[in-house]
Amino acid sequence: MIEGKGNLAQIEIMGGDRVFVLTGAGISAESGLATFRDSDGLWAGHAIEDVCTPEAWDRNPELVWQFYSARREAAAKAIPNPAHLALADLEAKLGDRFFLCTQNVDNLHEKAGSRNIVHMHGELFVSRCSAECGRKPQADDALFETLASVARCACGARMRPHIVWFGETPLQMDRIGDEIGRSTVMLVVGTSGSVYPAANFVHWARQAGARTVYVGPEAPLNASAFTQVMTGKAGEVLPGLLSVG
Ligand code: BV8
Repeated sequence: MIEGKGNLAQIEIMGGDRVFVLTGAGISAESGLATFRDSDGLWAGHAIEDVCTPEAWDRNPELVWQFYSARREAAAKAIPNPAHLALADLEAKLGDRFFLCTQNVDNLHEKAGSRNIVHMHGELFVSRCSAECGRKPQADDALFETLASVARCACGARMRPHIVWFGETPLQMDRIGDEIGRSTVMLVVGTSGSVYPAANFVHWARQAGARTVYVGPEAPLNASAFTQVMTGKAGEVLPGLLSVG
């Protein structure tokens, strides 16, 4: 059921409900961060295979670090918008009946106060050993413009962005699967539904009998799997959308 901005019914959250939220690049658009597929989006400047695959890293780690350093610079200046704040507020009201999974690598959800969150595609301000020597990923906001300047792990290997590239396995899929199985409401915000396995989550939630709601200015590729599609910008639609009974 498609509902425009004008006549948006509230989503009632009852006492027994558990809410699973999935966000994509669209929720950070109103904070000035480019999405992937918009005309001037991230992919406009770079081919996915040149900056977002393990092969790209092996071929040209300097270009990959320049791409993610530019993303770090932009994200460091960005501030959360009313959509991020509305989700942090909902978490405060629902406590452990709320779970947030984001495809985004920026830290705007944390800046807004979200805590029970999984970055299934990694985090911009974290780096790890490219040789997977076993040392834990570490917080890192450095900008690397040249290969020579790229930090090295204690084992001597070059550090790489702690990001899930295409062809790599998303993070914490077991926990995510558990949370989807226990959810009664799935709210999906600002994602085109074009990247897997994230695009499958709404189908898994439907199989678990959950109500599934999408919020974004245009219907996603997996729109048919939603019980409600609410068209509008997240920063305008999310505040006040969910009423906790
Ligand atoms: C894997 C980190 C095995 C990097 C990212 C099945 C079929 C076909 C292909 C596959 C398949 N299964 C796997 C694949 C391959 C591949 C894939 O999906 N390819 C696609 C291109 C077809 N998937 C993988 O390789 C994944 N790994 O499958 O491993 C496995 C599987 C299961 C379990 C174990 C192992 C890994 C994929 C992760 C790649 N890394 N990000 C980085 O950030 O640089 S993906 C990256 O792209 C994002 O994280 C996000 O996931 C995706 C972009 O999508 P969106 O966030 O949706 O952004 P987009 O620009 O597309 O859309 C923005 C939306 O916002 C729009 O709809 C717009 O309307 C809306 N919007 C705009 N303004 C607003 C708004 N919404 C609200 N408010 C606004 N103001």
